[in-house]
Amino acid sequence: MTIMQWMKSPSSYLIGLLSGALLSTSAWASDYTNRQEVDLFIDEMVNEYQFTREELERWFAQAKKKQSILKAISRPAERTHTWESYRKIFVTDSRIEKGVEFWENNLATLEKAQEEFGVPAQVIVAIIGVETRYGTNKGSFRVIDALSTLGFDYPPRAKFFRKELKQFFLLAREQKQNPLDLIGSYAGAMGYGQFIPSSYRAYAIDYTNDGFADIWNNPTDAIGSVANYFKRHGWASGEPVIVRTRINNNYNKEILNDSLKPKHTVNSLLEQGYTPVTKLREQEANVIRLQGKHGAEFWMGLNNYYVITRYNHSRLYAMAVWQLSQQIAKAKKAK
Ligand SMILES: [Ca+2]
Repeated sequence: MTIMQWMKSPSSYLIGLLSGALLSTSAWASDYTNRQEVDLFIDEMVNEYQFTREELERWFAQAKKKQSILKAISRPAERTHTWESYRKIFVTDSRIEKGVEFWENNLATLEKAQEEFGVPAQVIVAIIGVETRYGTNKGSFRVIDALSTLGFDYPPRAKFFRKELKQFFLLAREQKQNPLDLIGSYAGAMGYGQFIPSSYRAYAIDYTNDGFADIWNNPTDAIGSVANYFKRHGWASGEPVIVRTRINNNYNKEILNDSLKPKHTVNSLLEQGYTPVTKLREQEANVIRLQGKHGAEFWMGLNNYYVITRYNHSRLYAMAVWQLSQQIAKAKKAK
């Protein structure tokens, strides 16, 4: 209904007044006031980190429980897709093309980060591409709503998200931001590289040297921060990531997808029927089976593959980042 129609209709005017009254009542008694677990959380923030009760009560009075967040967390893409359908979302012509564009727009920063942290520019670009389409889709939820909803109304992960909510208030205080203003994903991940608050505090760096690690809005800070995250999680410069592998007739199926962290070695996998298509030196490795477009695919994942899963604990995610990075590098070279 437009404003004009609304003004012409006395009955809807009355309804408008009534619902306005209801709205203001519900804003006063918000989703996160007068709740015992929120009160306990506030006590902890006051005692552990010297926040004031008043400021926390003021923020929680504005926090909202969002059904859309509860819906999104219960069916993440990583759990509902095969490799074939997941790949179609993330390794696309448009994401490759925009990746080359992002690379060219941030050429000097990416070169510097590659040099300093040993992480290939295309991997940094691909992470930002998969996470936020190069910063064009950084999320549309207020972080306080996301983390309050998941911390207080989603029991399976409540402990994790309450911890992140604590980290979030600390982060906002350190970065002199209003916690009510910050926007992110349904899970409270923020900025170009979608760092959750604890990651932001631990790994975000100020790569522009202006004294502020701004991965919300600054691509230079975001690039440095993603590279730093990878380095700190053990990225080995110049080492392979994942290699296609052949299987022999009696390969050991039991060890497929048995862990994200490599818990076997290349030589022991050879003995169990897996032969990588590229020769690999002896190192820790695991075997991965993905359901691709042309059926089952077998891969040998190495340390750097595991490092990508530290960003998002999913085989599909790490594979998408890796393949997107390869395609972007190829497209850039061909230009
Ligand atoms: Ca900065």
